[in-house]
Parts: sequence; C-alpha cells; structure tokens
Amino acid sequence: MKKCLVTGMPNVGKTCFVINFAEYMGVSELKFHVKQLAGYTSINSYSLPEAKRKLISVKENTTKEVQLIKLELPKGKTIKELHLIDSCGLSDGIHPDKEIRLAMARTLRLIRDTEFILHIIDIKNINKDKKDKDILFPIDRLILDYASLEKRYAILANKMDLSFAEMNFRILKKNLKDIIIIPISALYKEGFKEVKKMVLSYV
Ligand SMILES: Nc1nc2c(ncn2[C@@H]2O[C@H](COP(=O)(O)OP(=O)(O)O)[C@@H](O)[C@H]2O)c(=O)[nH]1
Ligand SMILES: [Mg+2]
Repeated sequence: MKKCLVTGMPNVGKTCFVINFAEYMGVSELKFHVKQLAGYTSINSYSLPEAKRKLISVKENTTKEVQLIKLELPKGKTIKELHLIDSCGLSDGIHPDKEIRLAMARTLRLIRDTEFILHIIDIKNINKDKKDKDILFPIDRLILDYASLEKRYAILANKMDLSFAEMNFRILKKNLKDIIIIPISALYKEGFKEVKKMVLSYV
C-alpha cells in the first residue's frame, strides 16, 4: 500500500480534489478514515453529495483532521491500494487558534513522512511581478523547495475553470520549467486523466 498526500494552502481545493478524484476513480460511498487525537482511527462514511456539502467550504481551515480515503486502482491484472490523504492547509505566520496550529503541525509531519506529494495551488495565487519560484506565495514556495527535492512531486494548478486561469497557468509553466504541473479543475473534474496517469505510475 502506498500513500499520497494532497497538500497546499487553505482554500485551494484540496478536499474538493480528494472527493471528486475518488468519485472519478469509481468510489460511490466515501469512507474517510480519520485519525483521532486519542490515537485510534474512526471511519466517517458519506454519500458523494453529502461529502461535498459537508466537507468542502469557502471558510478557511475547514479541514482540521487528517482524513484519508483508500482507493483501489486497477493496474494490469492486479489491484493496488493507494491512501489519498487530506489534511489542514498551511498558511503564513503563527495561527491564533491553537487547534489549527496543531493541525498544521500534523500536516508538516505528513509532508516529511509521505513519499508522494500532490501540491495543490490556486491558480489565482500567482505573483506576476516576480520571477522563477518567487511567483509563488511564500508557503507554496517552501512546500515546493522541500518536496520537489525529496519526494515524488507534482503541482496541481487548480481552479482552471476561472476566467484568468489560462494566462496565469502560462506564467507558472514558464517560471517553473523543471516541475511537473498539471492544470485541473477539482470542482469540474477536469485534468483528472493526467493525474490518474501520474498516480498509476506511482502505485
Ligand atoms: N472555481 C473553482 N472553485 C473551486 C475549485 N476547487 C475548489 N473550489 C472552491 O474552493 C473552496 C475551497 O475548497 P476546499 O476543497 O474546501 O479547499 P481546501 O481548504 O483546500 O480543502 C470551495 O468554495 C470550493 O468550492 C475549482 O476547481 N474551481
Ligand atoms: Mg479542506
């Protein structure tokens, strides 16, 4: 069994990606395995519409737990299991809420301990006045600097359905030439074929 961490800043669409990608891969009932602070794991089951309604939100830091979905992927004649992990987004500075600070610390540990990282970036979050890696927000740059050297790593440039996204995507590609960047819309399940290909090459 292999693990894949979906990470990035708050509100970039991590949870939306995890739920819709699981749906794309044929899952009809979502079973989120949630690590409880007491040490045990509980299972929260949702129908797809229910998961979307309850877990995806415009509010920052909606996801505080580490929640994972077990995906079964057909590869040749065998079935491979992949744990797709969703967790609290990382933001700048020291968050005033202790619960969120602890959740972010858990995400940092996951980044350190997981071999395969899908880094979701909101295509809005690009600083067009800068060059190279500096076009990313500082947190995104830190994740990229660490994970792209140490891990199997790709950026998923999300929210490509938005109007200015194409232009920002071209700028992103031009400035990060050595990085695998897949344009997606987690909301509309676009670009998932490419992601599936990458995931299958890993499991
Ligand atoms: N337009 C657009 N909005 C998206 C997309 N993916 C996620 N969102 C929205 O972004 C917000 C944050 O999504 P969520 O998955 O909760 O983000 P998370 O904090 O990274 O887990 C929600 O309002 C989603 O509907 C996308 O591909 N396109
Ligand atoms: Mg979330």
